[in-house]
Amino acid sequence: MSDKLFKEIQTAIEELDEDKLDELTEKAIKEGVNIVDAVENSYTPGIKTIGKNYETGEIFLPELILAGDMVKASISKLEEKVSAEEKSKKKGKFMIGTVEGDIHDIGKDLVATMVSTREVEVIDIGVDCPPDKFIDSALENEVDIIGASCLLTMTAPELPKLEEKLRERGVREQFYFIVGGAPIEEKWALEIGADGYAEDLQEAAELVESILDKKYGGGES
Ligand code: B1M
Repeated sequence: MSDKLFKEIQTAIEELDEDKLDELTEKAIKEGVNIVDAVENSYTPGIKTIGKNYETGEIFLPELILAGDMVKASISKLEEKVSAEEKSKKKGKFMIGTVEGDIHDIGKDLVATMVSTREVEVIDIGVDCPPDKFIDSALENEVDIIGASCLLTMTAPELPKLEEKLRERGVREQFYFIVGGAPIEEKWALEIGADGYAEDLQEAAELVESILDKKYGGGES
């Protein structure tokens, strides 16, 4: 049953049909669809088509913005359900933000939600975050892991900048530092000194969980 619904959600995104997407989101909540399946099978292919259509000049920036807002609104409705069910237990703290100069947050928000389903406390510091914001928030919240999301080639240099800033402030060893985002490759991520890289939300959740299990021996923090 979900396959048809996933396809319909994808089409509503591709056709920028807000009303239809609202209606389908309600249906998805009622059916109790799995958020990971929904992201993989409808939101991701839908937004990828939008990205292609933008690249080829079939749609323009206002449509790109509309698609982003539509997807965010729809996913956050699905997420509310997940968050309410999974917020209680904690085995460590993960902080995530999007790097300075970059305002893309759909992927970041999804990673945050997915990690929060793994008994991990998640602190989301938002978008356009300078290195000092990452570090100040990490120290203030005593997190175990700093996660940085980056969607633009232009802002990729912010990742090594953050790693260097962690060293400069003498706190590099206090935190695991992991990165992700469409233009980032694992080899490069490790070359710039990150402790880990994840390609998608599923991998990100597994990486965070394995780091915390390693740090706390799989027990409570
Ligand atoms: Co932007 N944008 N955008 N955009 N946008 C891209 C990224 C782009 C590829 C589109 C294109 O040209 N084909 C292109 C970047 C090219 C590049 O540099 N390589 C681009 C551009 C150029 C721009 C602007 C410069 C456009 C302009 O103004 N002329 C501008 C930049 C603004 C800025 O940031 N300063 C801009 C603006 C926007 C909108 C605001 C309109 C909107 C964002 C809305 C929002 O986020 N609230 C937007 C959108 C929607 C896109 C596309 C279409 C979709 C991005 C998205 O949400 N994907 C995108 C094209 C595309 O991706 N095909 C595009 C879905 C999401 C689930 O995937 O974010 O990749 P993603 O996250 C994945 C993984 O990457 C990974 O897990 C997630 C889930 O699987 N992941 C992590 C992400 N973070 C992680 C962190 C981790 C681990 C994994 O650990 C810490």
